[in-house]
Amino acid sequence: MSGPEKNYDLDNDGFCFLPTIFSKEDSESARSGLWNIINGEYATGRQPERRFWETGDDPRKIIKIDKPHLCNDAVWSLVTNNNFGRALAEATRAKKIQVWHSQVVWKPQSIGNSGNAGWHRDAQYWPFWGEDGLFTAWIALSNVSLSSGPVRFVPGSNHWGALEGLDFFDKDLVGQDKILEKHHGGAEIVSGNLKIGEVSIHSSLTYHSSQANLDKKPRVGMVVHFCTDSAERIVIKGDNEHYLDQLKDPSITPIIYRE
Ligand SMILES: O=C(O)CCC(=O)C(=O)O
Repeated sequence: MSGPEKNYDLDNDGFCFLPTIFSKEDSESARSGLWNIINGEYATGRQPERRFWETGDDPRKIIKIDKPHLCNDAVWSLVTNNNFGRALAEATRAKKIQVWHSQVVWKPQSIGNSGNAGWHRDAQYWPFWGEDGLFTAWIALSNVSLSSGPVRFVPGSNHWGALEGLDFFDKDLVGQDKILEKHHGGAEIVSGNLKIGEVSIHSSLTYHSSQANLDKKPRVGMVVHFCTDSAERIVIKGDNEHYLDQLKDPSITPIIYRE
């Protein structure tokens, strides 16, 4: 398994690593804002979109909260940073970058498989988007090494067809590895070992997962889902029919770069 000593090609491999963008101060300030959000303090007075962890829940579970950038100014500043927007535009060769969703994935020291995030590709959760121009930036808000459960990518899996039976919320990575092995035996796995403030980008079609955090300190990732000018909204019916209407509201889905 290799790490980001080597860089990868976003088009061919489905992910890449960016040079450091955020200072330690900005990263730490966003991390402390996220900790307040986790504890139910929303300094801006705005609620996150959804919480998958409530105060009082098991503190060793993965803490995932959707759209924390609404709740705290330091987190908002992180995801709307101009240099960040420019770097994402350069990497994706886009004329426009819009943040349309975000999540904190805070992974405390794991017990057993508590820290596992199953293999998935982000597109499987987004029926309202086409395949082009959709990416995720993963900002490390702690130093992330092999022992802290980094995000792991399968190079080239952005060119695969969809695989059944894989899911972020399924902690049985052993079972899921068998599915990968069956369809794409011997596939390489690359670990996104990042220093605080560093960023990886992956396509919405790239398979990725993460394993246990064996370190005492939490592994903290700010996950920024963004679309470019190539992204196409798909009309769907049902629960998420109007989900992307929020693209019209820059106070929820800020445009962070425009050519
Ligand atoms: O932070 C993790 O371990 C998983 C993150 C993830 O699934 C993503 O960035 O799309």
